[in-house]
Parts: sequence; structure tokens; C-alpha cells
Amino acid sequence: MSKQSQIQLIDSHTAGEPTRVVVSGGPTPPTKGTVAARDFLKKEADWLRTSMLHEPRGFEAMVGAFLCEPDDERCITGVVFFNNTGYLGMCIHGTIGVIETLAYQKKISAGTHLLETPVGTVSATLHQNGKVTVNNVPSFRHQKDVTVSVPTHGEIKGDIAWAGNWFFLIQGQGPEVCRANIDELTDFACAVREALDESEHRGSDGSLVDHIEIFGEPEARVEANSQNFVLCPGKAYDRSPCGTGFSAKLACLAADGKLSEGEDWVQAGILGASFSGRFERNGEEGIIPIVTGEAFITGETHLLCLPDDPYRFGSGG
Ligand code: PYC
Repeated sequence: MSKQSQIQLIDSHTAGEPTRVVVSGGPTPPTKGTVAARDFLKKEADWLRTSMLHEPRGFEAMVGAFLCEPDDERCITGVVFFNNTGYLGMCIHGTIGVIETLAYQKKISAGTHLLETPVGTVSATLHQNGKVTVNNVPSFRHQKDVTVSVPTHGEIKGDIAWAGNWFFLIQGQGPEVCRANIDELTDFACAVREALDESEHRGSDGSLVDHIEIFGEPEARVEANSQNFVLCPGKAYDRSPCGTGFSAKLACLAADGKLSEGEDWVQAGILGASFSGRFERNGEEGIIPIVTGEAFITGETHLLCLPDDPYRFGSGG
């Protein structure tokens, strides 16, 4: 048996979007801190990500969470999130999944807990009713009304915002936002991201804007202020409303004066499940998004990477 066979994972979903947490046995980063852990995983132990998330064990929508020793001593843990294509800055559905996982393991109880991520410390409050409220990293709109020329759809206008990941937010353009249109929405969002990249529209730190969000009126079956479709890095769409994407939406609503500090907003995702949220102001331009959702444990896995299995580290998909 190889060393990797000792790795234990716990699976959950948050509003339909899966999170797979390494709860014991993973590789050990050389130093503490989430930036160091992310860089270590990227360079020296990316097999963990591909083993956990790629087929045949995982699938494209899965997000992984690696727990590590934080730099910030106030935090109960550090956490590095990743998906099928690489490493994420922050992930709210994943944070809710991590909190539910730690509660399931009886490592935490109701109350407020701090977690360190590579893009900053966030707080997560586990409520008595099982819901979790996450206070995200400071978020802001970087650019309003950016127009890109998308070969298949013409001129598309949107806002670029930071909320732990970079987002391009489109309102009321492209295919109608409804579950039946997931394939069309995916093609449209991929074409928009390519056009953004080719026209060199970037985040304020020069990063690729790798999450694309399309907003529309909720479908008749869905009760919310808005419904979204979120394309994550790669070709997977977020099954949940995407907590960081919702945070980016809150930053734009705040910047446009369309939502007041403390006022509630219900954001549904493409499956119809929702997160609720509000914001606190943070300086002149920014906000602290506050997002509430709920996760459910779906399984426990003992990861086996047998030496004669050609796909022990994933099949690349
Ligand atoms: O909930 O923030 C989120 C998220 C990011 C990527 C997938 N989900």
C-alpha cells in the first residue's frame, strides 16, 4: 500500500455544489500558512488535487479543500481550495462545507470560527439550525460597463469585481438564465471569458477574470431576488449560487446604490437553491459580503492509490 492510501476524505454539498475535504493523511507542507500550502500543493503535490477531483473518483464540479496550519493564530484552520483545473482564492460554498464537515467530526460546535485562506481570513458562524454564515474577504467592483466583443453574441457588457476570486458579471444578456439552458449558458460564458482574455481585460492585480456570471429574473419555480449561472475556471458550472460570485454581485449592487448596507438579498443558483446575503461597508469603495447557506454531508471516502492502477492520480479529465 502506498502512503496515499491513508488519506481520508469527507464529502458534502452546499446548495447542490460538492466539497471534498481532506480530513487526515494528506501531504505536509514544509511551513505553516495557506499561501505556502497552496504553493507547495501546486508545485510538489498536485497529485492530491487530481486524485481527489478528476475522474474516475471525482467529476468536474467538485471542489477540494486541504486543511493546514494557519499563519493567523486566531484561526481554527487554514484552508486551500481547488477545483478540477487549479487553485481557487476563496470559496464560500466550500467554506460552508468545511464547517459542516468539522461539525460532523465534532471538532467544532455552534459559534463563530475564523479560517485562513490564501486571499485572507474569513469568519464562519455555525448556527444552531445548521446554517452557516460566512463573512467574506473585502470585496469591490473594479470596473463597470466593460464591453467585450464576443464572436458568437456580439457586444456584451458587464462589470469586473473581486470577491476572493475575479468575476465578470453580466445582467440580462445571452441565453435566458434557466436550468434548461445550462449547455447554452456554458458555451456563452466560455466565449465571453475567451473574449475577455483576448482583449486583455484583467483584475486589478493583473489576474485572469476566470469566473463568468450571468444574472436573470428567477424562473417561476424559484423564489429569489435574482437567479444566476456561474462558470468556474475550466468548463464546470457552479451548481450553487456561488458564494464568492454572490459576494461580487453584492459589491456591484452596493456600488450602484441598488442595495443598502444590511438589506437582505436572496440569490438563487441555476438549480434553484439559494443563498441569502447582505453586506457591511468597508472603506470608500468596498464591502464585506455576508453570505448564509447550508451544507449536507454525503459520504466518507478512504482514498486508495494502488501502484498498478494507471488512473490512481486521476485520468486527466
Ligand atoms: O461558492 O464561492 C463559491 C465557489 C467558488 C467556486 C465554486 N464555488
